[in-house]
Amino acid sequence: ATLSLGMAHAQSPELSDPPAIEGEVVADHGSHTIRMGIGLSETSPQYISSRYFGDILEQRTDGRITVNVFPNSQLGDDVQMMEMLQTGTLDMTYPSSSAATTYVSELAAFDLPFLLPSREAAIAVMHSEVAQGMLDAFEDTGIKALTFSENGYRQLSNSARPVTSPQDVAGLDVRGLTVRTMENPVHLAIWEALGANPTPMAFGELFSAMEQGVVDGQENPWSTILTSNFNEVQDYGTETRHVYTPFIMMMSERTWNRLDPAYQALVQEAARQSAEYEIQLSAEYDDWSRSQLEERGMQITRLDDEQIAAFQEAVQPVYEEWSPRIGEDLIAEIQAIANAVQ
Ligand code: TF8
Repeated sequence: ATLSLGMAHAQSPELSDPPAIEGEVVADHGSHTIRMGIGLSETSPQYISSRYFGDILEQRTDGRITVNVFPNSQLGDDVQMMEMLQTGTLDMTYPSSSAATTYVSELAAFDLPFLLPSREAAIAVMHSEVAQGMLDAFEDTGIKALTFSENGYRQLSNSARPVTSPQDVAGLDVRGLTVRTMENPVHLAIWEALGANPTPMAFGELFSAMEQGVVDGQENPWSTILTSNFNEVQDYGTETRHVYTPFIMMMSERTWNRLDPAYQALVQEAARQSAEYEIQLSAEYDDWSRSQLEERGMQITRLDDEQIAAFQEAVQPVYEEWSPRIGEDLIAEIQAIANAVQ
């Protein structure tokens, strides 16, 4: 239900209630407190579904497993928190797949621009054997990857000017936009191809970087732009949908190995259930967030097919450079899964 906290704007759209928690209580295999750090805020689908994950574990162990979720990058950014998982100083985190390509290079397939034409296609890919293979490939990294879920279609925002074309990004008689990207080489290549000055930076530093004018813009799903209040420092948005990025829910292998197999199975099941819920919340948030941003004064440009085609054409060099490195076969497999959906 919509929360009214006495603010000028609704905190969230009409959100589905979490699915009822079903299943037997798992036999007593000891008590565990799990600390989970995430990048996004308490209003995000990522946070809400992580709390649901905790609720499932708590209920199905009679309170023997509890999960404490720390939002807003307060324990570190995606890269740092994955390193903390490796050393065992943090139990769980929930980064963008783009931040994890240093562990599993195949994940970079998701970073290719305009690869996944629809959410349905993206979901089919995330549920596929190919995607499971990517999660399995974390073996030996010190990280147990549990499930994919949705970060979503990324959209451009900036504080300088309305953007309807790659030329607007590059600037003709003005300088190109300085756009913060995730710490990922494919994203760097995308924004270079579009004529921007890409600046990789941790998400937690982004708001103040935009506020201080260190960068002009950034790109993230509408829900993230809204739940991170980026509209306070960004006047313009463009519905580019240039990349669909997933999240990956993951656990320190050290923590995983301390859990009884019955608890491990439960953690895996709860991760999948919470991911389904996250994907649903994310969809409910997406359109709503765009209209909320408009209501809060952001000028949002929707692009027609021809305008999108101009962006697609401009980023072709990214495919030429990266397809061979990511793997032509892998990309073809993903495209086949996506095409089968329509
Ligand atoms: C980014 C990602 C992030 C997430 C989260 C903050 O732009 O899209 O929103 O990975 O950890 O860095």
